[in-house]
Amino acid sequence: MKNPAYPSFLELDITPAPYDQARIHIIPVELEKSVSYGSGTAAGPGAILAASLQLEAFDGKTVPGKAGIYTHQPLACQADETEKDLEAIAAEVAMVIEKKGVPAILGGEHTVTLGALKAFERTNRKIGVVQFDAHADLRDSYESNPLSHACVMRRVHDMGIPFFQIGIRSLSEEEDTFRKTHNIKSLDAADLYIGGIPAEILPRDFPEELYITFDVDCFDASIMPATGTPEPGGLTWYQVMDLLHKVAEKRMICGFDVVELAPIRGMQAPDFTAAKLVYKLIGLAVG
Ligand SMILES: [Mn+2]
Repeated sequence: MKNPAYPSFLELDITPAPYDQARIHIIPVELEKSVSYGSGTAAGPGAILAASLQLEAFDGKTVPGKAGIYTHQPLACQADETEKDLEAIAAEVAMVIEKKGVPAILGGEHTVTLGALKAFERTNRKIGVVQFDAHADLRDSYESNPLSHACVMRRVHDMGIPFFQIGIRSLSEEEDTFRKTHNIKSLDAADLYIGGIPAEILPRDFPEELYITFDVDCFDASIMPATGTPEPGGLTWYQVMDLLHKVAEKRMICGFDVVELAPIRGMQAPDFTAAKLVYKLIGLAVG
C-alpha cells in the first residue's frame, strides 16, 4: 500500500536532493511474501525512514548526506507473482543506475535483492555481492518457493554473480554441502568469534564493484531482536563497522540493501540501528 506519510531519509538535517542530482537513491520496498517465522518486514522501510530523522548528519568525519539523497515512493509489491515485483524493483533500480546514482534498497524481505541485481545484470557490469546475514540463504527452494527469502543467495549463484558471505551461523545440511561443492567463500560468525577480523577479507580476484546486501539478522539478536528469524551468536555494531570498512577500502560500492527489519512496536533501538547502518553504507558509497 502506498504510504505518502513516509518521510525522506534524513530530511530534517539534509534537504532532499532532486532526483537528477542525487547520488543516493533510497528505494523503500515493502515486499513480504515468504515469511518463515516472525512477520512484519513490510513495515521495515517506514520504520527506517522514521528513525533516520533522528540521525546525526555528521558521521564524525564528514557529512555523507551532502552527496544528495533522494527518497523514492515506496514500492508496494502486491503483484500476484513475486517475479512481477522483482521486475518492478529492477525497473526502478535501472533508472537510478542510468543516472549514475547508487540505489539503496530498504526491505522488506531478502528477496528484494534479486530485483536490484537483475538491473545490474542487464548492464553487463562485473559486480560482486557481499552478503551480511545469519543464514546462508542457499536453499534451492523453501516451502516449494524458489523465490523465498531463504533461497536468495542460491538465485544469486544461478545468476553467475560472485558473492562472499559474512556472519553466517545457521544453515541446512543441503546448504553446507552446496557451499563446499561450489567453493563458496565466507567469514562465518564462529570464525569471527574465534579468529577475529582478518586484515583482508575479500579474495584478491573479487570484483572491484560491490553490491552489499545486509540482512539485519547478521547482528546479534541482543541489538537486533526486530527481525523474523533472529539467531544468537551474531555480530556486534563495531565488528560490522570494521568489516564494512575493510570490505569497502579498496573497492567501490555500486548499490546496497538493508533487509528483514521487522519493527517491534514501542522499541526504537533496532529501527535506529538499521537507519544508522544505512547511513554508514551511504558514507562508504560516497566516500
Ligand atoms: Mn537473509
